[in-house]
Amino acid sequence: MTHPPLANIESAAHVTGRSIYVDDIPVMEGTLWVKVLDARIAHGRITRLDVREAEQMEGVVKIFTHHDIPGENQVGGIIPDEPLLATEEVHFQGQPIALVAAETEEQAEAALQKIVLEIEPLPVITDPREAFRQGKLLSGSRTFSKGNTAAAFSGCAHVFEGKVESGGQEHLYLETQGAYAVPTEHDSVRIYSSTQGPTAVQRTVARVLGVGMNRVEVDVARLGGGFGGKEDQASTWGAFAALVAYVLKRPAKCIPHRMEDMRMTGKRNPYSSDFKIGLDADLNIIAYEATFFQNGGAAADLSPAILERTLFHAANSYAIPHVHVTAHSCKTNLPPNTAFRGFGGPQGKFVIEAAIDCSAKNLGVAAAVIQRKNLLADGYEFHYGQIAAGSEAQNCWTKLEQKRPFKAVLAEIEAFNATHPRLKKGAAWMPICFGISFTNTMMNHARALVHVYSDGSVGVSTGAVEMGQGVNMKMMQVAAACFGISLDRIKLETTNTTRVANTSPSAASATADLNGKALADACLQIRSRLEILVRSQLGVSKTTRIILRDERIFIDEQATDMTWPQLIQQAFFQRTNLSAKGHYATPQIHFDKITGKGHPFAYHVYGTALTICTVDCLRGNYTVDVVDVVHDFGNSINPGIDLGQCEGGIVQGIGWMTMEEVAYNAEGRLLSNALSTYKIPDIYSVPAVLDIEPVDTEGSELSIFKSKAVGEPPLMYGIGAFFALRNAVLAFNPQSDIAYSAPMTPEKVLMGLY
Ligand code: LUZ
Ligand code: MOS
Repeated sequence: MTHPPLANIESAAHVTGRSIYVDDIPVMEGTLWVKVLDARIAHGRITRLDVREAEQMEGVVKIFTHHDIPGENQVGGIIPDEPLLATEEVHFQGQPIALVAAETEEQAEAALQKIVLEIEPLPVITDPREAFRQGKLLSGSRTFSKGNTAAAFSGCAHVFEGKVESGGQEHLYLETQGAYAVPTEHDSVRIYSSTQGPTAVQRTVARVLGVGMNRVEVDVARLGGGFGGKEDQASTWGAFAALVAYVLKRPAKCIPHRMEDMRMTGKRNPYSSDFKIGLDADLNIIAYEATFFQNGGAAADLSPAILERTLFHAANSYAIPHVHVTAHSCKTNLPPNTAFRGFGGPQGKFVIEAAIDCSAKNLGVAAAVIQRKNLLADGYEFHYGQIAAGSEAQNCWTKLEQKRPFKAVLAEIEAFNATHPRLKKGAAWMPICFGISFTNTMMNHARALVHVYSDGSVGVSTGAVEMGQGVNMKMMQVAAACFGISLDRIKLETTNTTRVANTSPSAASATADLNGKALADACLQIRSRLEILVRSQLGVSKTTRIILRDERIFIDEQATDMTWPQLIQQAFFQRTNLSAKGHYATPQIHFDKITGKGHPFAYHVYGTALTICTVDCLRGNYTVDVVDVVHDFGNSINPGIDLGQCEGGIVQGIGWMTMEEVAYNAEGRLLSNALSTYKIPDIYSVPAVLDIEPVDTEGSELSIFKSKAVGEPPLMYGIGAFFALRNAVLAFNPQSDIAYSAPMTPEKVLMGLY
């Protein structure tokens, strides 16, 4: 990594509490509080909704039902199947039915209790396979196919089949959902929103209010975490606040408490899947089939897109000649499930890893032998038609192998297990290959706005939303590099739909690439105008190179007397345009949804992790001792930030695979509805050894300054923890029939041991 280490510009304000989140915005006089009445039955017909008594309560200004929506009662992002407020029926526990707007939060709370609501129960489905049997689907089923699996299986030496379950995951962003809306002149509204998708909020609010998008301004300073949970679902909360502000012409704030947030919002889609895998006598994977039953919840939300990414990543980083994978998005009576770091990719990868593990166990070899043997190389045609280029799959594995030889690791564990009757260790390797780009080609573009002020200071606006991932810092680095100036001269502005329009959400790991490249485009436009000026002022020929570096103008590596502020002052006197709007649209990518073939990804990110766990075979609890990773960062623009993303992603992935259990009962009520019943990793669950090394590589031209996307890929290393734990259980009890069912909670481990 050649870029210098740079601390995240936001860190100091975060740790001293000076960073502003939605709930920290000083409220204007006359601000109303909005509370949501939600269904406590997962499926039913609303037979009575009487708000008259509640509306008479002290401080209550108005109670909103679907009748009070001036525009469309619709918030569905991909498919219009989700009302903002329920009409005749409710389809999940936590579904919003009415809003109370009151002078204080307490008064709004009190009024909620006085609303008379009667719901006649209807049958509840929580299981995706049951929904599929009843023909309840959220969108069309999809299949990606390559070669001929049916024919290939008959020629395979070994064929194995199995079933795999993976659970949901609560986003648990530290800052809950929320929005603060202020009515503005000209029939408009400004919304301070905790959203990854400012334009999504703008579009949804415009539709709900029945106004043009130009009347809705969305402003985002930063989020206290998003993880996908605010890619689409923030729109609902923005619409609640905006509806009240727009109709009552008073500022309105709507921020759910933690338990309300957990109850009302969707989570990572749980999946139930079937696989069939065929290998030849030399352990080459010849054919792979999988059927995915995605638990989408009660509305489509982003599930159809998540489903697609599951299919893209169904074969992980393996070269397989025959692939046939099908996915169904099943409609159940759970809150609409949604984007979560990895966006269906982790669910797809988990299944093929289970298939390989199942093969290995049946054949009496280590899974790593099959994994290593089948890693893809450049020139491989993915089952969706793209040709692999710049593959680091084998390099990452080899580098990890040099550090921790696989035979030595397994021998060490065997020796440990032989001498420890109560403790058992297990190891697993987890390679990853994750495609970078929104799978919807149309979404891969971005814009940026740059002003150089006459004193030489710079204001930068992009469509990127800072959610703790450090994208603001990366944007500042891009501007500083393009102008050759110090970071101190640059201010990163809030993300605002009036300054930068038509943004894609900050998602798909692509935010720094897309917005960074748009920003570089804007900066370079200004720089070329400045160069013209320098040539005429200093009499420099067209062929001589002008360099902006260290806040000074260089001519062919020769420093001049002219500094950046002097240059800008002169440019301003010469009436040079010191502002620019940049644009970037990822080149080369395309995808045909009908044939399921194309070149959907700008590039792929690769890596390999070794995970070692220890299980206490008396109690069933466990520790993750080692996660040793070789990761493909490209040429990291900011190693500190990228390492942090990697570490956080790994721990979040381990959480999904081990301790985080989203539990609903048969009536569709969320049982894991608070932090007392939903456990996420804390500092004590972080692996004692968490070693992340970069693989030596060039990086991709389509990543920002050749620094590869890093947001989502590392999460999938966490899948290794599942298999490491399973192997430890099997070391204790080789007869255990422990299922491929995540999360591997201590309870499941204990049941598996005996
Ligand atoms: N969001 C989206 C995503 O709309 N499309 C994607 O491909 C995607 N991938 C990852 C995360 N969010
Ligand atoms: Mo995401 S799952 O990149 O919001």
